[in-house]
Amino acid sequence: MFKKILVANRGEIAIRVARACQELGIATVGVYSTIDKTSYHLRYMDEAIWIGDSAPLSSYLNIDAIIDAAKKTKSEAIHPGYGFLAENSQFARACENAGLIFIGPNSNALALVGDKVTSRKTVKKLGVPIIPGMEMISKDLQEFKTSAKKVGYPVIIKASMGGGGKGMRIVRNEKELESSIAAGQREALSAFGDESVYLEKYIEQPRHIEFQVLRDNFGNTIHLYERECSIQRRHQKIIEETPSPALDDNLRVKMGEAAKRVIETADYTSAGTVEFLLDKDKNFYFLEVNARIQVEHPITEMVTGVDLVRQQILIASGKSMNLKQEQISQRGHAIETRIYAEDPENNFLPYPGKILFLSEPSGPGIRVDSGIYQGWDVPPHYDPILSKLIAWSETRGMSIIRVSYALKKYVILGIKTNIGYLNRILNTNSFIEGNYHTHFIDENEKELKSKAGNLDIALLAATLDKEKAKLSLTTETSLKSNPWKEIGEWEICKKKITK
Ligand code: MV4
Repeated sequence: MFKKILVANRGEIAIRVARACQELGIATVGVYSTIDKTSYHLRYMDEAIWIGDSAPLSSYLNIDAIIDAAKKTKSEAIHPGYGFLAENSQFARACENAGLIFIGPNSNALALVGDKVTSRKTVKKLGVPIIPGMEMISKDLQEFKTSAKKVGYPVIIKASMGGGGKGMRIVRNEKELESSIAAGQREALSAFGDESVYLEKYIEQPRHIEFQVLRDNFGNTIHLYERECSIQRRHQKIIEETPSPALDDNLRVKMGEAAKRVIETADYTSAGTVEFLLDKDKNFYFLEVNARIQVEHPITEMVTGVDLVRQQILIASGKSMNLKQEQISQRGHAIETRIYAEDPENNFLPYPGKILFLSEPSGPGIRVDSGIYQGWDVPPHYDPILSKLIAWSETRGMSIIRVSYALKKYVILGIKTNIGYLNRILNTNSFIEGNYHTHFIDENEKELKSKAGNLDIALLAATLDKEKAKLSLTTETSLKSNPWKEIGEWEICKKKITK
């Protein structure tokens, strides 16, 4: 087993990885940018090393600085978390060349799954359904026209090297085709440095369902069932749950087997996610492979009891997987809500700033993967995710109630967050009935808009904190960040906020 691992990330996922290392008796090296010198993840690490200025390109995306930090600290392996360099095949190769173990798939497998047109071709050969469309990139308008006629409008233009919806264009008729291809190419070039686009049949109102898989270096593959990730806004997932309300056991088995078949190609190892779209008639289609531990991995851990990050580390260290498919089952139901520093009333603009008061929920079946603390200044340089609240219960209904009560107990003052917005999603009829798809947020925009007249305690706390500075109060209690003292009794505030 490794003696020391460098965690090339920040925030809640860096802490999640550090915990897994600690439990395996592995020392950890944390990394930080200039602004992150006081960030929470460093408190969970045995050592911390500065890797560059605050801008992501100078630090968490800086391959040379991270490899240097690993060498300097005599780390044997690097865990990339999610985002940043997690799926960067150049980074994986740089690790391989430096004699460091990249905790993830090897660089060849990474390069393959990053290319959508190639992976579509590969997957189709395995007999796994792909969305009808082109199996080559093309620059020839005539080829696009022919393909669109064949699959029927509407169609969608996609970037081959892309992800996250960038470079995508929905095309409803042949007249729009040429300009949509050009727009897709421009966007793909600026986002991914590669203008290759192709065309697929557009699936209306699909669900996004993904399967978690693990594969070791000895060819042992298991899947750990699905995650329903259809609650998204601008291609950012907000709430995920498992099991999916849309699958029955028969379909679940079929999709799980398909996911394993996908991951068994291209000598893929480590944890991976196979994404599918599910159409209204419950046909499923392969979408892409995510070659990383995902933000939403905890819901799988809650229902299967498998520690996915520990498995990643064991697999990377060359151990044979001790889990068999027959041992894996789904028990109960889990829901994750992502807590962001953003303003739902101002187009979800990031809302960095100082956390003046923090009280996080706990209790049976509650898990909080958090990267924040009271008094910390949320920096503006990175993704505004603060933490994840995950709830497990025996049934779907009880886990909705559990996560909803826990959200009401989640108090973050000084900055704006999406906590109230998350509870409004959970309280819609569509969500409660489990009857939703990827356009849920757009279609329910009105109902989800904040009700007017809510007392904004977070902002009030921030204002009072500034006032206090102006008055330069100097008593011991006033120096501590405690907005409740200024606002009044907790009970009075609580009634005003929640009712
Ligand atoms: C699609 C699709 C419908 N038909 N592909 C979005 C992210 C990327 N990984 C794949 N995505 C989609 N691919 C076909 N053939 C619908 C989505 C999709 C989506 C598309 C437009 C606007 C919002 C969307 C939200 C979720 C999924």
